[in-house]
Amino acid sequence: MAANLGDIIPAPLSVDPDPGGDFTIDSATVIARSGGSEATSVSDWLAELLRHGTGFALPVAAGAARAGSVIALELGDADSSLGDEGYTLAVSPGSVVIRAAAGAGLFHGAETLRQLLPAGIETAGGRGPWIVSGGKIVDRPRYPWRGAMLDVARHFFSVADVERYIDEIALYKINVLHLHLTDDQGWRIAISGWPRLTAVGGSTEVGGGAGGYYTQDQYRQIVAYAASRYVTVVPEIDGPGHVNAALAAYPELTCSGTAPPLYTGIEVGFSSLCVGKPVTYRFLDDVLGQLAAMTPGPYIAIGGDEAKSTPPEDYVAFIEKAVQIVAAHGKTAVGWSEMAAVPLPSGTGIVAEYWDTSDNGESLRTAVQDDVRIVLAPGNRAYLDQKYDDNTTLGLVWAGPTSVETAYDWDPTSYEVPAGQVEGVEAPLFSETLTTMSDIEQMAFPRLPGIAEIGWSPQSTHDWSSYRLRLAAQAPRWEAMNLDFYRSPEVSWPAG
Ligand code: IFG
Repeated sequence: MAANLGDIIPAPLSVDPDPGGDFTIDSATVIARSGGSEATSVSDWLAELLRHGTGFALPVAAGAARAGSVIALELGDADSSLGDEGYTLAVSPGSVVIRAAAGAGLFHGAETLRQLLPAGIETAGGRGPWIVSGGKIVDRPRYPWRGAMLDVARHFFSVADVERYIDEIALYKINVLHLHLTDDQGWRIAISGWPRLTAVGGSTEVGGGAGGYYTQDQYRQIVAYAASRYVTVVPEIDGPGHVNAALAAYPELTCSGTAPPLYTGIEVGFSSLCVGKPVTYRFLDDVLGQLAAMTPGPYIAIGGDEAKSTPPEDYVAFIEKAVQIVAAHGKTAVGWSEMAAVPLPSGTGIVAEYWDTSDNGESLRTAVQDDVRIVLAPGNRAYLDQKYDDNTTLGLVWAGPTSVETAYDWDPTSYEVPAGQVEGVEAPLFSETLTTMSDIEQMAFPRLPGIAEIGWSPQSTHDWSSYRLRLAAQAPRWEAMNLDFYRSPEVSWPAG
C-alpha cells in the first residue's frame, strides 16, 4: 500500500498531508519535464523505474504540466532556501509536481516519490493500484556531506557491486561515495607508469583470494554512474600507512629497498612509505594526479590513519606534501582525523573525518583547527563493519557491537566541534570480513538509512521509537529489490 508522506526516510523538512489529494498512476499518465538537460536525465531515470514497475507507457514530454494525469519534473523557479539538493513535491488528484533549483534536488524529489509508491514498483510488472498519498513536501538536507565509505581494498568488489551499492545509498539521499581504493591487502586502481601496483598489488586480498582492480575506464564508469544518482565519488589513496600492497609492488618505495611479501591478514599499522625519498613524491604525484584527472568531484582522500610505523616528524612532512600535491591538481584533501593534527597553511580547507572513538575524542580535539571541515564517522556509531550483536557472524568488534538503535540514536552536534564546522556524517564499511554483495547488504541494511537520516533530516525529527516503525516499512521494498538486509530483532518487520 502507498506510504504516507510522513513515512519517508530520511524524514523530510516539512510534510503536509492532504488525505483527499491522492494521485493514481495509470495507463493515461504522462511525465512532463521542463528546465533543461538535468530535468531530462532525471525524468528518464524516473520513467524507466515507473515503466518497469507498472508496465504503463508513461511517455515523457517536454513542457510544463498539462491537463490530465501528469507527473511533472520542473527545474527552476524553486524556493532558493532549499538549495541545489532540496525540492518541493506536491501531490493532488490530477498531478504530482516535483520542483527544484538543480538536478540533485529533482532527483531527491524523484526518490521521495519512489518511496511513496508501493514496494511492488521495484519489480517488473508489479501489481497496482499505484496510489501516491496526497499532500505537499518541502525538503532540503541538514548537512552537505552525507557519505557512505566502501572498502574495496581488503576485499575487491566488482563494478556491478559498486553500482548496486550506489543505487542503494541513493535511495536514502546519500550523496558521497568514499571509495577506499588502496590498503595493505590490495591496490585497486590502475595507474599509468606504475603497472605493478595492480599487477602485483591488485593480485590478492584478505584471505588470499584473487583480488582484482579497476582499469581507469572502469573507475570512470563508476564515477559516471554515481554522478547519474547525484553521488560524488571521493577516491582514497591511503598513506603513509596502510601501504603494504604498494611496497610489495615497488621495493623502491620502501626505505630498506626490499619489497615486503603480499599481505592477506587483517592487522594494521605495520607498513609505511619512505617519507625521505624523492621517489615517494613522484609516485604520489602520479597517483593523485591521475586520480584527480578522472574525478569530477572536488575531493581526493589521502588517508593518514594508523601510521604507526611512520616516525611522527615524517608523518607531518608526508601529510604536508600530500595535501600540497592534491591542491596542485585542483582538488581539496580529505583525510582521517589524525591528519588534521598536522599544522597546515590556513585556507587549505581540508576535510577531516573523525572515526577513532577509542581515543576518547583526542583526535577530534586536535582536528578542530581554524578552517578544517569535520565529517563525523564515529566508530562506535557509524561503522557499518561492526557486528550488530554478539551473534552476528560478519563484522568486526573494536568499536561495537553496534545495534540498529545505536547507529541511529546520535546527534552530530553532541561532539566537540563548533556547529558551523560540521560538514556532515559518513558511514564507513570496511571489508575485512565481507566478500559478497550480500555481505555488504547485511551490514549496511538496516543501519545505513538511520545515518542517512542523521545527515539529511532536522534534529527535531529524530526519535528512535517512531523511526523504527518507518524503518520496518522499508522491508517490502528491500525484499522487492532482493536486497539482503539483516532482519534485526530490534525492529518489528512486517510479515514477509
Ligand atoms: N580502522 C582502520 C580501517 C579498518 C577499520 C575497521 C580507519 C580509518 C578500523 N582505519 O577506520 O582500515 O581496519 O573497522
